[in-house]
Amino acid sequence: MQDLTPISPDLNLSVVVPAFEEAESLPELVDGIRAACGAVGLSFEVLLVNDGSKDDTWPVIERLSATDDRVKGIRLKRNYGKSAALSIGFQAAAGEYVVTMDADLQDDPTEIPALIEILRDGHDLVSGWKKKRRDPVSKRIPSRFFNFVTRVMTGIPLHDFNCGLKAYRSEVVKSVTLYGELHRYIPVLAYYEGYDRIAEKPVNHRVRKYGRTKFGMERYLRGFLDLLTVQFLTRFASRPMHFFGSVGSLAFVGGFAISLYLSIEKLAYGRPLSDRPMLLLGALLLLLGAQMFLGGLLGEMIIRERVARQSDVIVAERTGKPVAMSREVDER
Ligand SMILES: Nc1nc2c(ncn2[C@@H]2O[C@H](COP(=O)(O)OP(=O)(O)O)[C@@H](O)[C@H]2O)c(=O)[nH]1
Ligand SMILES: [Mg+2]
Repeated sequence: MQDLTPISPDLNLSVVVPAFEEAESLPELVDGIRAACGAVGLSFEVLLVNDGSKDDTWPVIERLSATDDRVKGIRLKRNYGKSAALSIGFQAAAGEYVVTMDADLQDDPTEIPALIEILRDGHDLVSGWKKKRRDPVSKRIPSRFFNFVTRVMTGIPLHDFNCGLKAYRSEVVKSVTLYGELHRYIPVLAYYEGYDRIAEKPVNHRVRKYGRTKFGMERYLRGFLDLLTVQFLTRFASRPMHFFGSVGSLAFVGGFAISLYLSIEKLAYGRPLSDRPMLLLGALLLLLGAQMFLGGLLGEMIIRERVARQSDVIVAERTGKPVAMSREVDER
């Protein structure tokens, strides 16, 4: 992501709230944020991202933002999903720190100061952990399993990846690319970008007061598929040939060996091929191997393109005297 809102030196905090049909909750939420930040003297802005709600969410946001210019509304043209809404909020955030929270009042704004303290202690991100979760059992049990699988697969020791309440150093959210439903994996994406100072804090969780949940059971299937995507992208996205190439070679060599064996039997000993199922397996493996190779090659070509634009590498710091531009170009 480029062309982002510059971080303002005297704004402590941007609170990003994705809202889909949460009209009743928003006024209370904004009051809560105002009180919590006011109590400890944090300067803040609240970015309310209305994601194509059909209810009164947008008029409510307009009203809130008219009475307090720290409250800013962003209205998306249609419903794009939570990740897209967060991503737009992240781009617009101007604070030194960024806090995300759900719009439905289940997350407690009074947790904000403690989260910021943890960031100030030198962490890149702090994830909330709904330790005493106020949700139905039907949601808590699959969620435990989901978090367990994610923990094992990624090696990141968080208990509650999908908690809406999280806090980041601004740089972190500006560097992750969110789309689809990857918001569940922001810590994972950040971790693989090198932001590995990750902390967790048990947070107060409340019962949903207004409206209803927007995610059903399908979230677990999608969540799982997204986990595979994240794993693949973070491990192999910059070297697709290592994945496709190795699987492809295995398949191809297997297929070749089978075909060779069958051919020798046929040519040397005259065994007919018509009743040998292995023939099909050999042919399929050869084809599969070639296809995977092609996939790897295409992947590499796409990456070449991207590296040429250098959009992916984050330089954390530099030392030494800056060299004049022209010389840098000469040396390449
Ligand atoms: N932008 C956006 N936010 C959404 C969407 N669906 C849910 N949300 C927000 O995500 C947060 C959590 O949603 P919720 O339904 O309470 O999920 P649950 O608490 O995990 O059951 C709330 O702030 C919702 O407004 C969506 O399609 N787009
Ligand atoms: Mg909720």
